Amino acid sequence: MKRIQCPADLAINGAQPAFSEPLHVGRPNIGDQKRFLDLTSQILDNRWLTNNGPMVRDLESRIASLLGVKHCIAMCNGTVALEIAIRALGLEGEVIVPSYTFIATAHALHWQAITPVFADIDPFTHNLDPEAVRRMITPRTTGIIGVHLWGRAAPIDELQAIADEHGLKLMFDAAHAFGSTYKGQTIGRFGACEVLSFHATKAFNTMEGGAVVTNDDELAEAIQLMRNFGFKGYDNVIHPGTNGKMIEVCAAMGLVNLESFDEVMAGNKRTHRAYRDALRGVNGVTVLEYPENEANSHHYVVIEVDGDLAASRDRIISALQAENVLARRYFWPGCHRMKPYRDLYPHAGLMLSSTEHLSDRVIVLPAGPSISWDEVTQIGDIIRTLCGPSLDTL
Ligand code: T4K
Repeated sequence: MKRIQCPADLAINGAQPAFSEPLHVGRPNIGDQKRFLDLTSQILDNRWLTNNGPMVRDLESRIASLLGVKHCIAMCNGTVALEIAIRALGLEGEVIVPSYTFIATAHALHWQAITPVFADIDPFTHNLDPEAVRRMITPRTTGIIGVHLWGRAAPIDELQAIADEHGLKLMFDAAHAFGSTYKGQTIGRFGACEVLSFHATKAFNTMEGGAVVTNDDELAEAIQLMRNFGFKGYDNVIHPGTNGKMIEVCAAMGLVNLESFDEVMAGNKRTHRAYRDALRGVNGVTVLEYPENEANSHHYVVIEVDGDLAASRDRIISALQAENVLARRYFWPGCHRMKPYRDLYPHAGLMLSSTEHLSDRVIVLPAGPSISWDEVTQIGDIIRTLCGPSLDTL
């Protein structure tokens, strides 16, 4: 392969990197710090730190009304929220999920002795391909978990139709989709329930945190019980349960960050556009676009790198990292190739050609509050130097 001379090579060879401080993917958005500290002192003054405190209840009701759902049950993180939702829905046997997702989607099933069955994705949207889901249904299938990857809604209507046809439960991992819409309606109301993550690296964060949102009263009640060991009042356990509670400090962070979420979304959209401009006409590089007619936090700037390029995906990542641009290979190599699942299903890849193709080509670039327009332009220049201009721009 031809060696490419570019600023990245200089850095690899020991020169100063282009950026003196690392530029991260997933830098937390932090709203009004003073207001957060005020709320934190209120928490300390109240001496009510956890167990369904007033800040958690306030956050839940604000999120429910923002998303237009009846119930929001806040949790300590998105993974536990997934586990509890899966259990409350009574899923068992096999559940169909994408392999092209963060490992927590699969683990939340496996952890509960349920078999995650990986279905392939649509290479254009990166979301579950409904036809691939149909192919994976067996007599043991009890449910489907769609993931709204990168905040773009999964094919909700098609998945619901399949679930109805086969008597399966449908829920969504909406970890990336806070603030997104599907056909103009806010994500949160679809399937039996949807699960949000409010991890520090998400567009909206509570440091650690998550929630199950649903319009189903009975399901909400079961989830509320399960989140708190199954307690109904003092001394009375009426349900199996665990500890999934969100603490007050996390809820305070959420209340503060909700206030600036619109600004975060607008800033992210500008950054996404800046990347699109900076990478226009770069050979073999495509920026993943989000539908213009739907809301999306634009939190993830995802590029796909053509497999035939001299500068392979991994070489571009190494070159960027040498310049202090800490780009990531989300979600490589796909859950089915991670050890716990590779050992269980060594041949899963045969059914996952789009997942394998895509997970070898994606790079997620630093975005969010840490990135300026100039930095985006410089990152674009590094990638352009590595990959060259596309033929149609010459
Ligand atoms: N479903 C899906 C589809 C998900 O993507 C996730 C989580 C879940 C379910 C589970 O939800 P949670 O249980 O996490 O609520 C990160 C996050 O930890 C994880 O929440 C997220 N998805 C996943 C996509 O990304 P890692 O292993 O990549 O994290 P790490 O430590 O490498 O950090 C990522 C970047 O963020 C780094 O560049 C550093 C930066 N960072 C991170 C933290 C925590 C900061 O700048 N400040 C920080 O405080 O998983």
